[in-house]
Amino acid sequence: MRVDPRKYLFFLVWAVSISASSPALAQGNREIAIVFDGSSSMAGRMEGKIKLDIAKDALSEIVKDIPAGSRVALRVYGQRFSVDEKEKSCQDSEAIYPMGAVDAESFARKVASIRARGYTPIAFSLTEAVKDFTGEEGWKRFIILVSDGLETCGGDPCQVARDMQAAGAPVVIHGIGFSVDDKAREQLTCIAEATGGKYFDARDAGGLLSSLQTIAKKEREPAPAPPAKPPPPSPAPQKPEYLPPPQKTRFGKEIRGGRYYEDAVPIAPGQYRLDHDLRVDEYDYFKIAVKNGQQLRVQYTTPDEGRPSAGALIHTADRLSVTADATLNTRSKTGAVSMELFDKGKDPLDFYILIGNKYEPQSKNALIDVFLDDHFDGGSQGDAGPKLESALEVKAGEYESNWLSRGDVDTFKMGAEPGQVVHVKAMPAGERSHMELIFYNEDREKLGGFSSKDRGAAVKGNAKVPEGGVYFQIKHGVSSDASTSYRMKVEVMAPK
Ligand SMILES: [Ca+2]
Repeated sequence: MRVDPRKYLFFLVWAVSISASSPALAQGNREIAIVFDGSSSMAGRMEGKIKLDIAKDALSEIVKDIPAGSRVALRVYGQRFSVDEKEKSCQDSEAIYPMGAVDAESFARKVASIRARGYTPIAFSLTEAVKDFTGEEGWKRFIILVSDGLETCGGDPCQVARDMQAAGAPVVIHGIGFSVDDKAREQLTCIAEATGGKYFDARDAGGLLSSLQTIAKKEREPAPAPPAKPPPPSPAPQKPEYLPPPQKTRFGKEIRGGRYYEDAVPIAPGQYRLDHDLRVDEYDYFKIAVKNGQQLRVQYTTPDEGRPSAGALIHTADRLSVTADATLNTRSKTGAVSMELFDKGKDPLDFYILIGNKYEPQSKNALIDVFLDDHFDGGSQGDAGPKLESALEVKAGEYESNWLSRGDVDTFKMGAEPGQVVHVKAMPAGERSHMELIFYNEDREKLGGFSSKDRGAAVKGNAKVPEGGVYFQIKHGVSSDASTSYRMKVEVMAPK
């Protein structure tokens, strides 16, 4: 039976035109990266013909139907190395026709040169295909992935597709399965759906053709004119404009900070937005009092449309930066700056929160969340601190929530009679944490030291209470300094 290459052509073209039907795509030109299967199985047969030949015919034909003004790239994976060279074949993804206007003759020559030889590195190829786009503003980006089977190089192409969306530079991927099995169909569908694209099955050619004809006919009808929109307020030329995700409800109380430290506006934990846009390197100043043993965290989320930048900084009352410069430049992403206050006495200290970033103008629609979390020790309202003189007094009992911040040392004094034995057990929440427990007398002489046997394990130990009472410290072990909460149990026993 002769296979009509145009039926494959048909859904390749339709894959593009259905996207064009979306109102978001009604305007603007398209960059289409075709990712094409040159793996060994394409040498197999389908409907009496070599699959590669069928696909080649379709590819050569479609260029005639590519909408005017579009750019096309052709990338082939798996064709350069045989299945005997897995490592090389799994890194084999080559743009044989770079992104640009299509010259039918030279495109056809490239298509004719494709061979079917190696593995199927789909994940790798998708990652590479993103580089085929010019990144020019106003161009919509599509990948048409043609495969006759599953990824065979161990990659996770569906995850790659999801990551591409999460990275804020969306590409719509349409997957085409050539005579694929259920697993490959599932994978290609997952890739397509993760990006808002469609999957096309080329096995049931007859049924597919008729339904595609119906849809394609509809797609060719002129779309109703969209309602006139006022032009957007003078967008500065910067990153390419991609498909806007659906609009979300706006949260956050509108606030305005001071222009500098002197007129910083007091702020409480909560969710906010600024009531105005910011220029590059312009900041709104706020201030907040942080107690010893609290963590201040400022989270910033870039808006889902408009300028994608947001940033925040925490400064001390001395105007020193506590946090590294932190900004985002991707839509609908969240970042945070935070600091934990410990070993700093009983009075709260003032900190400044600066909203803004030094790289890009920042939209007022960036969302700002301010959190003040209690990282207290031993049931107190503060941090136990590093000094014996100011140790936190505890009694026998269980203390559910204690914190070892980064660089923190917690010192406790135990109320017990000389001669009694004090048992302490501390269990970190952090699975990578390694903790130490050290007992002292009032002269800071070490009575005994213990460390957790494994990372994430409890540290436990005991000491006989000397005259003047017993102190103990809990601190991070060697090469373990991540902030963690821990449970602590303290027991007093009579000497044996
Ligand atoms: Ca602490």
